[in-house]
Amino acid sequence: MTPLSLQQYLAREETLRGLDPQLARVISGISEACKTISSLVRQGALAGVLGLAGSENVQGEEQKKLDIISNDIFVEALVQTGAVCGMVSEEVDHVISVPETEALGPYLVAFDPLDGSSNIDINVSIGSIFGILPADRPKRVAVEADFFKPGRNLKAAGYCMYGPQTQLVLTLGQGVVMFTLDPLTGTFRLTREAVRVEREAKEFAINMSNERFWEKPVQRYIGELLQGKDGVRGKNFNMRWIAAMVAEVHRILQRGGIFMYPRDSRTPDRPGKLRLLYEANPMAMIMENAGGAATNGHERILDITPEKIHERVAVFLGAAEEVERVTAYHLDK
Ligand code: AFP
Repeated sequence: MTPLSLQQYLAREETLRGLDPQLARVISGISEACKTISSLVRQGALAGVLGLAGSENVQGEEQKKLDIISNDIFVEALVQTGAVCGMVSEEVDHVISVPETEALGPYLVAFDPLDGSSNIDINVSIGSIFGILPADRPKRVAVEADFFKPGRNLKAAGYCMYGPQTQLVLTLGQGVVMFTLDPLTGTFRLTREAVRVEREAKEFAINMSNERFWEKPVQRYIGELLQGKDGVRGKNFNMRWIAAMVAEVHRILQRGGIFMYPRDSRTPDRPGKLRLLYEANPMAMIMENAGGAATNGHERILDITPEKIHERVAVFLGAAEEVERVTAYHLDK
């Protein structure tokens, strides 16, 4: 039997679990944007989308051409849904409004249109990440303060990974499902339901080159992993680092593990590298809905109330047992 398409899945959720049709439209719009981005990623140099754009984003990071192109694709697709009243993107320093000529809707969307940009030119997996919030002031032009709600308020979150397959991973707050893009028909088809993350882990993901800049609890936790079966953990661990959060999270959903991006003593004023609204929150919602956990080392990421739209946060997410342990070490101090 042909697996459900994304549209059929959303229709089933509307019928069986009362999914808001307007939310379904936002998700459908995002899926269309991801299909377009996927096509450009696959063409690479042939589509003239590689290399630097010659500009910087609000984070002070050099923007790749595909960063900007992907951002514009997301904005256009979301405006077209008529179900969105404001957007926050990694690539734009202010809240993105819906033009007055277009219909305003009841949802806010925070997205990283292309995560893992440093992988684009070397043909390694990248992705798009999104979180969808209900607006307190639906159909009104959104302002920054509308986004200052903890991630536990998200109605949906997900990512699209542009890897050997293009896969859309989605949670509506009742579990995690995966869709694979059929390149022959351009249809996302349901390929996994009830995705779960094991409580225990055999693999960890962290950029080890920053070890000397981590706080002591992180140095202790990683040191124990590296001691393997000869140390307190009594088992060996493997390490992976793909430098694209989407790919790390996807691997963890498939075979377990923990992903970490701790704060760094070189930038003491910054709580971490990753951004709360459009990287940490959506991935935390996915992880928790798959039975995993996500903290900033001190508290649940989904309980953090943002104070800036590009706020950064330390991230420890994945296997609940591992996240609990490294978080406990922070609280030990
Ligand atoms: P870029 O989008 O600038 O490549 O950053 C990707 C990212 O935000 C996240 O997806 C990775 O896990 C992490 O940064 C990689 O950081 P390092 O390049 O410092 O290892």
